[in-house]
Amino acid sequence: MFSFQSKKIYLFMFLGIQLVVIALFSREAYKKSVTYFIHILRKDNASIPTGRNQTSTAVVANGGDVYANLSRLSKAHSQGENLTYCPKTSPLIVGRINVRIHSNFTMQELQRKNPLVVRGGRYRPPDCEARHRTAIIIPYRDREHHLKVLLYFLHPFLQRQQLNYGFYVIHQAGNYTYNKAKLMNVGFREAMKEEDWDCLFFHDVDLIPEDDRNTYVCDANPKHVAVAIDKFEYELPYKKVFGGVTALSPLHYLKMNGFPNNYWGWGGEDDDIGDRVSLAGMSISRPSLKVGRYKMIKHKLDKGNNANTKRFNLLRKTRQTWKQDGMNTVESRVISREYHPLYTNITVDVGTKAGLPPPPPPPKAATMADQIQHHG
Ligand code: NGS
Repeated sequence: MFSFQSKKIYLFMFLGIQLVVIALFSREAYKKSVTYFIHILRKDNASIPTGRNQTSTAVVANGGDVYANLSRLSKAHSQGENLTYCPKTSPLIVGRINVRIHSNFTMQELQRKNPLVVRGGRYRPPDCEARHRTAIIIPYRDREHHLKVLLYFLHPFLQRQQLNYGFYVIHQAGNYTYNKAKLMNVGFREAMKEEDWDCLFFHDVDLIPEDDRNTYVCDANPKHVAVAIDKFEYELPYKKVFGGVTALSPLHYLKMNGFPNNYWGWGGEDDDIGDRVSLAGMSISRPSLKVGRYKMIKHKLDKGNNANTKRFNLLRKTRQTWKQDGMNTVESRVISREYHPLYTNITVDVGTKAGLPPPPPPPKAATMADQIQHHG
């Protein structure tokens, strides 16, 4: 048979081949081509199994359709109060999602795809008690197409995470210069009036998450969530960045006196918010670049949202101003609150740089003469 010497040679060869294989597999490009190869072999447009969280009914894996796993949910809520808590890690989470941006569906179709979402865009898991209550706050004006796409992806994404959640679209009324941070202050106030949310996600309408391991729950510190956006080659654009998607608990939010109200137009408000986090003695937490991935829906700069030329001056003063301007001074007037099937829309007058206009006169009571005329 083999001598001891030749056995040693075979053993070395075997280990050598293993090392080469490991080295090849650890290279990203090589991984992609192997994935592609498996894909072709399967001749199947569905996704590629990861082996993660698979159960007999879990059909979706990496790169899958965001809706595919939800058929596992029971169609109705369990009766009775005695639901047990959902598991710490949801069994519906699968990882990477295939985000192909399209909007060739109607809102009615979207409703049918999300049968357990109720009035105002609220949801809770049907078969267990959610561990977290998360409000999604979306500052908004004239971005109907983006909102539709975001709702398409975010509803099933959050259902996979077994959250109790609600969607709030905070719509700035009128054509005056946009003020995103002020809208988010209003969103915080209005959402907290409705429910004891334990986490608020401030969410740009054009950012679509690409990995459901990016859980929409709060951390011990304010969390900057959209860390890896395709527009920035999936890298953090600069160290202090705190925009796009952020998550704060009510306590974090109040500790930093909310957000500034005086940034009119594009830019700077998110950097101010980032500064407030450290000025209030907290630090920024972040998910990994692998998980905090987003696709940005491409668009031009919006009307009424030109770059704010004052932003650099304002940013220099945050240290002096953050306690005087923020949640404690937000002035706005809610014009309407509509409960749509997939979201709550709050239209708000945030005023102008000069402040809030005087309230409109109350509708005058009909006089006897009016009534006679009306019935006459
Ligand atoms: C910074 C802006 C931020 C903005 C970020 C990314 O320069 O408000 O770029 O913008 N800060 C200032 O202008 C002071 S983005 O390319 O995503 O539109 O969020």
